[in-house]
Amino acid sequence: MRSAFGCCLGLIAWLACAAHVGAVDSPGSGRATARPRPNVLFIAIDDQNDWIGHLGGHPLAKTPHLDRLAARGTTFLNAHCQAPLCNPSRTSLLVGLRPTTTGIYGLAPWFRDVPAFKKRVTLPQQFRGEGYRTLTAGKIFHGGAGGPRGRTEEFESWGPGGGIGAKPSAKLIGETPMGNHPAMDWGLFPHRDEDKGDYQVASWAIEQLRSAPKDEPFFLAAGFFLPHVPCYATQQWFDLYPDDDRVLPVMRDDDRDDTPRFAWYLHWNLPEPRLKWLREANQWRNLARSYLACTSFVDAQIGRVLVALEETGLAENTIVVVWGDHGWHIGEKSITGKNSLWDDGTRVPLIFAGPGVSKGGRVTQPAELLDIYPTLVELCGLPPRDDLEGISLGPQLREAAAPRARPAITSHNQGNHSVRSERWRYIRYADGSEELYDHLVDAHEWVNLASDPGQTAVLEEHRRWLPKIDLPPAPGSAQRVLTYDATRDEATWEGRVVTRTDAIPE
Ligand SMILES: [Ca+2]
Ligand SMILES: [Ca+2]
Repeated sequence: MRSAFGCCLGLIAWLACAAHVGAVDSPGSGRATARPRPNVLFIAIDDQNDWIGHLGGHPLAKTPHLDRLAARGTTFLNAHCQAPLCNPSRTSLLVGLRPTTTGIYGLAPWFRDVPAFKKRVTLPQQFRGEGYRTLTAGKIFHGGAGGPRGRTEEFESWGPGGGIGAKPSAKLIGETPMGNHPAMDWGLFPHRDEDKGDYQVASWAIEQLRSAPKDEPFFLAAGFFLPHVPCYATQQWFDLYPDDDRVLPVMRDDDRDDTPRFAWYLHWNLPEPRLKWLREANQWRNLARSYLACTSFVDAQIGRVLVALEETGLAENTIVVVWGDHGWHIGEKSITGKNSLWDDGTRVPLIFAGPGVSKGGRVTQPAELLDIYPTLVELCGLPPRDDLEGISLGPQLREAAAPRARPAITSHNQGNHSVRSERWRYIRYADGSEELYDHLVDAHEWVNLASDPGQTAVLEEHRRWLPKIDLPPAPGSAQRVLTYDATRDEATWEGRVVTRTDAIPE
């Protein structure tokens, strides 16, 4: 599918980059060791929060392979999604623009259906245009990526779709509130790991690494489904975790008391069960343990791919990046799932390793998934673009303590934004209500300081980072879309008006 013109450009870029990389590799030696442009192994994990060993989000989380990757590269301890939901988060990362710039906030639309983005060059297309082979399996884009024909415009080569794979004949946890959604399920279920979508995605990625042509760089994308619900795992993964309350997250029952009512509007009526139901149905521990078990299972699949990368000798010249698309609550602030602007909803794993990346770097400054695009462009020596809203993490990948000029911004529908600096989280909702948390003393964001007169300067400093562009939902927006009419003080959630006196759905 690649044009001769694209290959030609790729060759020119290769020559330019090889000379550049060689110069970096041997400073002052006077002898450039030309090395082909690095490959990219681009790994996504769906709904993976910070319950990753080295991120410290859960003291029992076992992710030895991701921890080893972090040790051989650089990990971002304060990385955040741009939207706490699959489609807007992934669209933002792949097109290089904030959700507030695209207006894509819901599970629909597919961004190619929005006229402004029909021809937008995505991250994989940028690599393809520079002579890379682009391959993908599992979930990278949300949805069908334009169907069997349209999707080859996004990636040249498509492997297995991944997803749930083997599943029980009926839900394991019984009926769940707010619609009994089939995905709201989890637990121990006897099956073969080989029959899981994620196992097949990893096997396909391994095969691509083993058969990769030596003379052409690749951009290989593997998107893992778990620990997205339904979180089913086999016994060996459950055995990694105790069947007692140590698997539960640290939380406070009164945590929501000092948060604005508008915070509920962001996840007003959803199939994800709330803490009240989890407790009543005796499912909280089972959910936490299932999520942990699935996290370890996915870690093992990524480990299989990383071992193949070593065995094929490709690790030396391959940039690996692992990212999660947004966080996931497991009872914290009384909810499960995504769609929040707190750390549980926005914090994600983000790890880089490979040529040009320092070993053992641990970055505490904020980072955005939006930064992945310009970072990979820089690391691979592609021509820089001036129409990306992220900034390259190159400085932090070379030196973890390198300064960064701005915080991480997360938006969930128009007017609702979080600003995460190295120390603080500031949130502003569409009705003007606010939250402020001091991570120096309050890692769980329990104490809202927004009304503290002593924090005026901190509030001012963070308010100035609120997005200047803040578009209403793009045409075709649907599913988890929230709008707000300030003159009537009315929110509209998925087409239904919510007023100040409506009871919070449980
Ligand atoms: Ca997701
Ligand atoms: Ca609180």
